[in-house]
Amino acid sequence: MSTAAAKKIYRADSLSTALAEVRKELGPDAIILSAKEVQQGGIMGIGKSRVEICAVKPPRESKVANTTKPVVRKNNGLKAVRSAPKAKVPGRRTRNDLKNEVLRLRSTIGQMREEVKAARLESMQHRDNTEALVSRLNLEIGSASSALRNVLAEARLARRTGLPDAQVSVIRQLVDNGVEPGIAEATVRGSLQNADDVYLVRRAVAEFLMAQIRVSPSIENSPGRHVVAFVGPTGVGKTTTIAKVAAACMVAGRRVGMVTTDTYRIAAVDQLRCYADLMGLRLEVANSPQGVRDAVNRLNRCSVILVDTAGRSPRASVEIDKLSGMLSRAWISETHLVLSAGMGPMDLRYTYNSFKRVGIDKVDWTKLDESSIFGSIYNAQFVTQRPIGYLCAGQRVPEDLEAATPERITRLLLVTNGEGR
Ligand SMILES: Nc1nc2c(ncn2[C@@H]2O[C@H](COP(=O)(O)OP(=O)(O)OP(=O)(O)O)[C@@H](O)[C@H]2O)c(=O)[nH]1
Ligand SMILES: [Mg+2]
Repeated sequence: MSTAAAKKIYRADSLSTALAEVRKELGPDAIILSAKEVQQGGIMGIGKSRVEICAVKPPRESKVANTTKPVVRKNNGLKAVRSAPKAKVPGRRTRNDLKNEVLRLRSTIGQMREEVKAARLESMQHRDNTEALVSRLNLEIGSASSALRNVLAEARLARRTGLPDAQVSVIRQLVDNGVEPGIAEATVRGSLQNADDVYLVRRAVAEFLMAQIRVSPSIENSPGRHVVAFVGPTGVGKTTTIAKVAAACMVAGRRVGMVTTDTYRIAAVDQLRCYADLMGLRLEVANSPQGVRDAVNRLNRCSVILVDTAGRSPRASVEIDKLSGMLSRAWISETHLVLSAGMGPMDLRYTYNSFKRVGIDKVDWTKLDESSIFGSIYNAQFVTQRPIGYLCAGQRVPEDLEAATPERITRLLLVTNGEGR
């Protein structure tokens, strides 16, 4: 049987549409020679994917023999091939003829499968190459436009401030590190170094920062009795910080007790109890001003008492009022606001304004290890007018705790890409 004469190509958006066209033109017994996905039209080869079927009209004798030929299922349009119900085989077709026919059909099907596989592979490779090219181009465009943005921003800054390039460059560095632009400019101007040498300006700014940054002595190194409450938004690391501070105080030879007022969150008491048990400390649970006072009384032999509180959203003003009411009547000697280092300037202002009614004395910073910019630590000094207490750069208790120093914070601000961490 020669198929070359009647071979026709059909293209359509879907296999079922293409098959319908084949059947319409070549009849229901049309022989499908191949079916593959092809790209058509589009820009830069990113074309629309279509289905291409190569089919031939069955030769006349197949009218009789078509009952043993493969036919495409009519009901679902899939390429499934099946044998049609047996019809009477004319006497001249021998068993051998049939065997040969079956072998031929098997080989045709095998060939079709290979073609579909190859077509799929080709289209996948084509797509992969295009995607890789597009994403590389996107990256290049991204870094070129960010470089351009930086140059333009520095040029604008230089024009607006009239400062030499070296100072403008250090302002940009502080801003890139999350310092608010006004604060960054005031800091660089305050450093009184007009030299047009970035190294000299940076050194002058570093000295200025070290003189500016206010830190408070750590609890473990402060003599006297301390009842310290830790407050702040949810999940910033208050309880973990308390466990770290408790360990630091014990190492410093202080007698430590803990109180938790977080009876709100499930398992919050157990979380602190676990640390207390590990360190052999007493833990009291209280959830009223009188309860906290009683708990502090019961811990009267401790020189450091750390009070944990439930995390509150800065928007939950009713809860923050309740917290404020409880702590103001509970003989607390100092209150630390715990914040996460990745916080932006808007959130910082909003959060401090919400919590300041609790009476904040110091600000502790957690999750330095998760952040690549640290300007918020410096911004907070202007927003809160409060000294910095502890810095935490990890989840490990007690290792990931340090008392803030001006040198450390200066390094965080002047070393880029989070390397100061
Ligand atoms: N990466 C990192 N994770 C921290 C740090 N401090 C605390 N965490 C993790 O932050 C998660 C929350 O810590 P908690 O101490 O339970 O936070 P919290 O503020 O007490 O939470 P609430 O009581 O629910 O408001 C835990 O998985 C801690 O291990 C830190 O400095 N760095
Ligand atoms: Mg907690």
